[in-house]
This record gives sequence, C-alpha cells and structure tokens, in this order.
Amino acid sequence: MRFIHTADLHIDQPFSGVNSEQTYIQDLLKSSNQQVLANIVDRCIEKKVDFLLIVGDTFHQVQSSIHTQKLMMEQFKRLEDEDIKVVLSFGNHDYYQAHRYWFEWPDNVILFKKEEVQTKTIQLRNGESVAISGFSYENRWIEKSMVSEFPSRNQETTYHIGFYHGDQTSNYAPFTWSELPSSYDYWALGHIHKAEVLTDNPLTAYSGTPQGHTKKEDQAKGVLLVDINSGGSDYGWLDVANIKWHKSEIEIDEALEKKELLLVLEEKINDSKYTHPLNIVDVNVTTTAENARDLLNEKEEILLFLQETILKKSNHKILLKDIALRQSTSDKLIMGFETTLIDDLGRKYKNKDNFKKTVNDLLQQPAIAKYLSWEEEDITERVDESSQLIKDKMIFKNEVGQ
Ligand SMILES: [Mn+2]
Repeated sequence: MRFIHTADLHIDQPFSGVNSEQTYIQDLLKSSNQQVLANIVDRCIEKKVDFLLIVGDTFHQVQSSIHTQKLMMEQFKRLEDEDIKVVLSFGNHDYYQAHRYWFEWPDNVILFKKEEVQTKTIQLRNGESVAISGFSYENRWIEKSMVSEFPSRNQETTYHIGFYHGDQTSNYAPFTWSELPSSYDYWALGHIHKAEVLTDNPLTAYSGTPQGHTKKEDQAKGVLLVDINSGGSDYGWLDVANIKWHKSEIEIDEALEKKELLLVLEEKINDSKYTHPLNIVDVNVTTTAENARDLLNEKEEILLFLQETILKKSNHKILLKDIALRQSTSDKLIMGFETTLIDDLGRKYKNKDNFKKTVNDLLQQPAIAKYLSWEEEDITERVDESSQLIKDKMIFKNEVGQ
C-alpha cells in the first residue's frame, strides 16, 4: 500500500511577525495555507496513493471559516474523483464539534469523531485491506493516555495503522512512542510540528507541519510518502510548502566601507538558493566592523529599504523579515534576556520615588555627590540615557536572532 501522512496543517493560522504592505505578499500569505492542501492533493494524485492520512489540527481554530471548509471539501472531492480515500482525525486545535460544519464531507472521507479509539477498515484497489485505529479530540485537552485503548493488531486485514495526536505533556493524551503496540505496520503521529521519523520498525513518525507559520518552524520537511508491502517499508519526504522560513548567517568583513554595506547585505540576502514561492528570511549579521554600528542605529530604516529592494529584485520571492546584529569579537556582554527588560527597569526608575531612593546611596558619598545634580524633570532623560548606555554595552537575546 502507498499513502501520504500529514498533520498540523493549521489552515488559517497567520504567519507570525510578517508584516508587509505589499498587496502581493498579503495575498500570497493569505492563500498559502490553503494552497498547501491543494499541493498535498496534487501529490496524492501524482503518486497514485491509496489514501491520505491527516492526523489532527488541520484547522487552526475550532471554528474554521466557511470559506476554508468549502475549500477543503473541494480538495477532498478531487481525491474522491481519483478513488483516493482520506482518513482524518481532529486534534486539540480543531477538536471535533459536529455543529461547526456547514457542508457534507465527501464519501471518500473517513473521520474519527470520538474521543475514544475506534477502528476503520479500508479495502485497497489491489484487494488488500488496512485497519486504521485512532481517536479525535472532542475537547481542548485530553489528560489521559489513549495507548491502552488501542486494540491488538487486526488479524483479518493485510495492514494495521495507528493514529495518535499527542505528546508526552499532560494535556495532549500523554504518551511515549515506545509504548505503542509494535505489531502495527505504521504509526502516524501528529501534534509535534517538527518532522521526525522516530523508529523504523514499525515505522513511527511525526510528519510535522507541512508549512511553518513562525520563524521557529524553519525545519518543516513536508509530507511523508510511505510504501509498505510484504517486503518491508520505505518512505520519503515531499515538500509542499508555499512559504519557507530561513535563517541566514552573514559575516561582514572588517575592512568594509560604509558605502558598500547595504549593497553587500542586499547581495548576500538575495540568494538564488531560495526556491519556494515565498521565502521569509531572518538575517543574523556577524561583524567586527566599526561602521556596522550604523546598521544598528538606523536599523528600522535600513530594514525597510532592504525589504523593498530585495522583494523587487527577487521578483517577489524573498521577504526580509528582520536583521539582527552580532559582533563576533567584542567586549560586549551577550545577555540571556531581551532589551525589553531594560525598558521595564527604565519605567520603574522613572518613578520619582524609586529614582530618589536609588540615588540617595550615591549622594552619601561626597566624592560622587559633587558631580550629581538634576532637576526633577530631568529624571526621564537621565534614565533613558542610562538605558541606552547599558544597551550599547550588551547584546540581547532578541538581537542574536534565536
Ligand atoms: Mn496539536
């Protein structure tokens, strides 16, 4: 048998931190989630699979939009026309509530609707058969393991597949994959967005999300195409993403003239290795060049300028999301917290009483006190200046771009 395993599509989830005023980008962002489903269906047809497995969190919300539902039914209908089945369960994001749905599911779609393990059987075109055991969420959380509910391997069918949406943590049907019955032929896992094949025997895998929605999800591999027959099993990843997240590390040579800085950055970011329809790039610049400090000082403006230039020159394929600057050899302290902490402290010390209480200690020291004087209205300015001094001496967590 041959099938595609996917999970965690999170259709309608926005792409975090991507703000573009370009209409083209906005449109592409909006359509990209839905396009991924169409891409998956294309691959199912092209690879002539027997069925498509979708292990939860297809929708980002419990209440998916009518438009999205319609689109999904249309895509599944395309598979019905090709005699390809869809087996789908609901996860913690899209936990099943029957009244949410406005359309009939096409006949080729087999749903797990219950928060209990059930088994569905499919007859394959070649006469073989497969039992699929799984469950859905009917609530936001499942606090107990579902492992013990899985039946032993079906002896009547050629194959047996297990569906499990969850992980080790307490709210998501807590389990570890080593507890799952090993007599099954395949374990299709969902919930963890990072793609990972956990074991080969039986083949047990998180397909991961086929398209990342945040910069942390830059490892998305796509969907798993799996072949299992009496001779054994084989699998491979198919990339179906429209939008791909990238981290780019750029080093700037010390001798670089300021006048070349923007050009060099532009050339390095506008890289032909980005092949997806839209590539969202976070850039870490490592430099020892003194003039690179100007990048930091005028960062917002530089970012906007580069965003526009690169978007245009890459033919709308590369969207620069952010630039972080790091000095490779410097006396700066690299801090484990974000700049906002300094701002928070700043707000605290702008309070007159807090400020006075703190400087009072200094005023007790004659050697220092004679240099200290301020008007009450200067407090804000002094605190802001001090915050800036601290910021200049440190590299913060949000600046190293992790
Ligand atoms: Mn989930």
